Amino acid sequence: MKIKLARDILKANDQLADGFRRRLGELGVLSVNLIGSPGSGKTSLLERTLENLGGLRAAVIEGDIATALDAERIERKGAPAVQVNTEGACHLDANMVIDAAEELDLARLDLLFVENVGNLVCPAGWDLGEDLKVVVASVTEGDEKPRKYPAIFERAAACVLNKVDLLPHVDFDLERFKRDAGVLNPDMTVMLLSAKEGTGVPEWVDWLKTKLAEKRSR
Ligand SMILES: Nc1nc2c(ncn2[C@@H]2O[C@H](COP(=O)(O)OP(=O)(O)OP(=O)(O)O)[C@@H](O)[C@H]2O)c(=O)[nH]1
Ligand SMILES: [Mg+2]
Repeated sequence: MKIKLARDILKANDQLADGFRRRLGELGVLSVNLIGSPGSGKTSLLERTLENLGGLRAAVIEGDIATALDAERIERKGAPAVQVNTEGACHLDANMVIDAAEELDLARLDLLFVENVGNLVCPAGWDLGEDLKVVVASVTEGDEKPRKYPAIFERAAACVLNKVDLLPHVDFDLERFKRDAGVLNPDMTVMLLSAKEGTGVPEWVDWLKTKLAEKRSR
């Protein structure tokens, strides 16, 4: 009985997510769901991204258990941001994102970023109507993350490996990380990045622009 209930909830979520994805498709907005552990650097990556988007217009839906700290950081970069507090839930769902999007003028956007609640497990299974999931890992978390949390690495279109400025100071086997990630998902693009120093940010922004152009040419 409990299993059936969980299935029904997920099915309802997926239907809502599909509808939202269709709406974003009609508007030509590329939606990116950022998933990573607490502190991996999701908001820092977004701050850097917003500084480097050129003329592209972006907004951010921020998911956190509590506080509006991340949305405030995004607004300081001049982009519209909506904070969702899940009050204990370990991931966003499509309903929360659709509600939050009511606050945004979607027709004026090129990119909609969703920063999921910091967690490598729960967000992986929830479709938010995004075009792409991106897993944000960092070198301080250890190189075994793809092996230990395979679901998100299997489903992500890209992996941003953040904090590479710290590589000289941590025991992190970069080749092992890339090899394991590649075995789980050979199609996933792995980008090395430092949100602190800006390394890798142009490649990441180019990747986003390519995905936006691909979506609009379909
Ligand atoms: N050295 C270094 N520190 C970084 C980098 N990116 C982020 N940080 C630091 O890592 C900490 C967490 O960064 P956030 O961007 O808040 O991480 P987050 O993933 O958004 O965290 P939650 O929203 O709590 O899940 C902050 O102290 C950042 O300054 C980086 O590239 N290098
Ligand atoms: Mg954050």
